[in-house]
Amino acid sequence: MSRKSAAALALLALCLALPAICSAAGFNQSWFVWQDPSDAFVTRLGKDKDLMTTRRDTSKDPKREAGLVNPQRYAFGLLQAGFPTYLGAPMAFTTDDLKAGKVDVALVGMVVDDNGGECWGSTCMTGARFAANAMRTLRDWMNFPTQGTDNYIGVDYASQLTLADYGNVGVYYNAPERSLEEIHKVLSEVLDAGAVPIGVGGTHIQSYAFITALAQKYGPQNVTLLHIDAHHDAYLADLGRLMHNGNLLRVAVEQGLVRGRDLIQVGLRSHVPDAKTMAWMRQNGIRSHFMAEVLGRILDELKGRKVYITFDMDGLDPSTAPAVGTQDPDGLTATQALQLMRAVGIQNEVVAADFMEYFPLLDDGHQTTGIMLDRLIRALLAGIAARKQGITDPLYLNPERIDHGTA
Ligand SMILES: [Mn+2]
Repeated sequence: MSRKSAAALALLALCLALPAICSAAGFNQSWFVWQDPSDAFVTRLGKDKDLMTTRRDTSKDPKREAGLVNPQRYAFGLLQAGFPTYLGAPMAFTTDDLKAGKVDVALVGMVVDDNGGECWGSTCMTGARFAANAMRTLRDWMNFPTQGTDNYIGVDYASQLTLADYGNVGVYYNAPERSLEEIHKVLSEVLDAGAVPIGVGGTHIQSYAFITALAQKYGPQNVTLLHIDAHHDAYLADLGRLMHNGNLLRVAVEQGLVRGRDLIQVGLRSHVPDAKTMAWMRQNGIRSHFMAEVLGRILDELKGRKVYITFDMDGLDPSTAPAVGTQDPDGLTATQALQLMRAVGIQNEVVAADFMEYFPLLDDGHQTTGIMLDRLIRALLAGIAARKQGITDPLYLNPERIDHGTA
């Protein structure tokens, strides 16, 4: 064990014994590895370092009661007819709005991106920052804010769940590590309101902030990660940065935030991991499912767990989701992935989810990948709504959808 991870574990033990000490600090500084001042890789920041994430002064805003604000003009409108929000959901601006609105699921736009020159993720390609806004203006004529029926389980998630669009999270220019702290704060606002955050867009590194926010809410090592990806994201190499798209899960395990055996990976393929990384993954008990394995096995392993789903869009086959930074053939089909989302939503308490690495600038005119991302979220919402309704069989099919509705 390295000196750094020994220190992190010592602090973790202290936090578990005396939680007040750590919660008083807002979040546990030791989880944010780049804040070690003795480390050469600490980002140096200018005097206006907080400019991009300082909250706006709202004291002169007209007074209003906390709650959801619906910006839609029409009762049965196409999304583009009002102000664009994801799924046409009403907007929430603060944790009080989420609480007053009794929100079940809050959608959060994630905009941390590679900027091309400064390689932050592994793709060195810019554009994932546009994904969240692209999802709000998806050219999808099947998108009606008032409709959301899942035709496997016959559940209308739009009426069963209270959704909110919680807007995008601010970023620091050229100090991407610090953006994770802001994501952590915004996610904590959602979690404090008792809502499930679903993050959309940006690069996969942001999932580290999901992990820290969940660790703060539920305690470290109390949430199981369902990680869908072509790649293991547990690289042993740091590639000159303390953290990047490819090593965030190894860092999370080393920091004591997630146990290896609570990390369930699905869809692994490509030309990684190498033998050394595979050995590290095995030693840490990581449950890596290569494409060779079936979904039933994964559902069994997830049984009874609190689950955070982190979905790298390249986990899908490129024929299903071409607009990703790192294409790898032989991925999950649309049917497999949608079934997995629905089933996990029914079987498990899903406490957070994110859908990362969608590059709308690379998408075709039909926004094939964007529509796939939308359907993954809808399938998950349907599963969550079905669970709320009392459906327990993860592979449940609605009888009205079988045998011409005569079953
Ligand atoms: Mn990934």
